[in-house]
Amino acid sequence: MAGVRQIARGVLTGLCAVALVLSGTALGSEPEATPPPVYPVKRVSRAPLLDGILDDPAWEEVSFGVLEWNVDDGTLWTDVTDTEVRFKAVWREDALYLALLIDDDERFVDSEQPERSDRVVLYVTEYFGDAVGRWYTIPLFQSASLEDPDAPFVVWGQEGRTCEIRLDVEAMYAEPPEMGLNLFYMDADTGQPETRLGWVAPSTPYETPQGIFRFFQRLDPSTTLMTTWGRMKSLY
Ligand SMILES: [Ca+2]
Ligand SMILES: [Ca+2]
Repeated sequence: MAGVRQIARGVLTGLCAVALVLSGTALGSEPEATPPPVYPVKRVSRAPLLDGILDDPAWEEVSFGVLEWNVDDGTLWTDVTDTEVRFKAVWREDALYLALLIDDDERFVDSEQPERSDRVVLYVTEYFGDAVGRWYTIPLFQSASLEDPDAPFVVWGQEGRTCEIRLDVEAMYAEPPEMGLNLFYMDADTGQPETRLGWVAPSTPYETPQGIFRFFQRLDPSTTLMTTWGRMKSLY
């Protein structure tokens, strides 16, 4: 046992040394910067069926990211009894698929002014040097963004507790295969000021912070046998 412990300690020491070298490199360039979060986007052999239900095999392959920041004051969001929002992402061919799981204690829809409803907001910069990203504002229960109401790409399920989104992107073929993205949830409740949750912490008031979606090319072998999922599911 002692031998094993010693080996483990040796490995740990080695890892610490590597970490120090890496952090030293980062510190040398930008001491204050917090590295943006990275979400690994797996490639799946069968795209999720966009029906608002997150029971597709593709979603079982990946972990949740969390919209953990209050973007208005830059603090960690802790009031999960009010709202808790998580997401998953996978890719297939030329599309990014997103699943959101939204626990909101009050689902608020303003049919006159949908921009005031509870809503999901995406901010995407797909290409290097693409300083001005694309915004997608998706009010609860709507299938398209306010920016382009004629192009539906969202399906809600479970009374607004879930949604599935398909975004056509080419970033998975870029070098490196990455894109910048932030996900927000604007929580509107009756008689309350809006609260805004984000995946990535705010940086400066003038900049929309982004994390990195990193696309992995290898096809996940555990999803290759699920190619009939959509067809089978339609029989239920
Ligand atoms: Ca689905
Ligand atoms: Ca709400």
